[in-house]
Amino acid sequence: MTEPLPVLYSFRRCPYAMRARLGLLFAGLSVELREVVLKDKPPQLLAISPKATVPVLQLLDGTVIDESRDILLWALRRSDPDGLLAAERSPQVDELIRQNDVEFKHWLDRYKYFDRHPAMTQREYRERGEVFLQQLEHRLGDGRFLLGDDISAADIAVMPFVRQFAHVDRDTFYALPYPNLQKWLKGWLEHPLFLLAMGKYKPWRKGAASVVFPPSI
Ligand SMILES: N[C@@H](CCC(=O)N[C@@H](CS)C(=O)NCC(=O)O)C(=O)O
Repeated sequence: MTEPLPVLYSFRRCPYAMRARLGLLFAGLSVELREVVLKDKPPQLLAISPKATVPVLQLLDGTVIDESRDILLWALRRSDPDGLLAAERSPQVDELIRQNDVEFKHWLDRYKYFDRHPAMTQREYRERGEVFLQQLEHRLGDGRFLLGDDISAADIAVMPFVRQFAHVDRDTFYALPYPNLQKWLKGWLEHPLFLLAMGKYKPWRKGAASVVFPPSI
């Protein structure tokens, strides 16, 4: 690596980190990627973000951005060739991310880890989560993406969580009456930038060679 780059602490399977990586990819920005093991977080990460979640982006001036939504918006505000923020002024983007992060994620965690939450059955948790999915299905009846026929920041922000929900039990998900949502998700799973976002990296340790994300192809 010749020039210093912002550093992204990331975890491949984390949906919040996927959101951040997708934002960087759509923005066409490069970072130094440091893959984190959640059970053994590097002290360098804890030093800059004591709340100790990923993703965390540290800019060259030392600024730390430690919320995935903020990393996504930071990246797209710097460079947005596909116009993902065209609809950002619309409160709909913020509201979709809020519903995803606050409400849907709550039911998604319980649906996925129902054995740790015996208050309700797995099916009941799934049905609670489906309330959000039904809204997405309805939106996708009006256009190819969540806010119309063009990709918006809302698609990138929400997609990794819908993916996680679907992958709890793929057969059940694809048997649900949400054809628009299933098509939208399949499109994302095959999207070249999503495939790039899901590249595998060895856990980072101080002194390891820098890994540039995205890799040059
Ligand atoms: N609000 C944060 C949430 C990030 C988050 O919770 N990430 C999880 C991984 S998916 C995490 O780092 N959890 C801490 C841990 O498991 O130790 C964001 O949007 O970036």
